Amino acid sequence: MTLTLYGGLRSRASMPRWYLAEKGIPYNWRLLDMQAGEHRQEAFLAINPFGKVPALEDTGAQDPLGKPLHLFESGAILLYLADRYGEEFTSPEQRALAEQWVLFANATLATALFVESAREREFPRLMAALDQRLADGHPLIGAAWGVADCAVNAHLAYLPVFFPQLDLSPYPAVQATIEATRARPAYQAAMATD
Ligand SMILES: N[C@@H](CCC(=O)N[C@@H](CS)C(=O)NCC(=O)O)C(=O)O
Repeated sequence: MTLTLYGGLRSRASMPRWYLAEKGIPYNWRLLDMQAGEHRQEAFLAINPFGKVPALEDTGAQDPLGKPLHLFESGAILLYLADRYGEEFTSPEQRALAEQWVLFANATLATALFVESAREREFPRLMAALDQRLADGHPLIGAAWGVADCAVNAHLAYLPVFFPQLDLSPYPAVQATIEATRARPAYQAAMATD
C-alpha cells in the first residue's frame, strides 16, 4: 500500500492528515504550492479534476477501471481511511453513524461557520446542541477516538483561528474540546507547515 495525500498550507488536508497521524498510518505527504497554482496544473488535475485539496492516491487499491484509486473531498477521504486502514467499522450502524458525523461536520457545521449569511442564525443553535453532546468528554461514537471526532473537532478547532472574536464562553464543553484537540501531538503534527 502506498498512500499519497495532496494538500496545501492551512488547507482542509489537515483533517485527513490528522486522522493518518492519529492512527499511525504511513503515507507520503505532498504539499502543493497553491500560491503558484500547482493545484491547477495538469499533474494534479489527473488526481482531482476539480483542482482542490485534499486529494488522496492509494496505489494499493484500484478503481473500477483497474487504475490506482484517486479520491477527492475530505469527507470521502476520511471515511475511506477509517474503513480500510483505521478498521473502524464492524457494522452498517457504525458506518452510518460515522457518515452522519462526517457529513454533519463538512456540510452543516462548515456552512454555519463559513457562510456568513447562515452564521448568525445557525451558529448558536448548533453550538448549544454540540455543547450538550460533548459535555461528557467521551468520543462521539463508542469508546475510542475516531473519524467522527476528527471531522467535528477539526472544525471546532478552526473557530479560534478563523473567528477569534467569537465568544465561546457559553459553550464550555466546546471550549474544552478545542483545547483537548490542540493538545494532541497528532493534531499538532497535522497542523505543521511542512
Ligand atoms: N468540500 C471540499 C472543499 C475543498 C476545497 O475547497 N479546498 C480548498 C482548500 S481548503 C482548495 O483546494 N481551494 C483551491 C481552489 O479552489 O482553487 C473538501 O472538503 O475537500
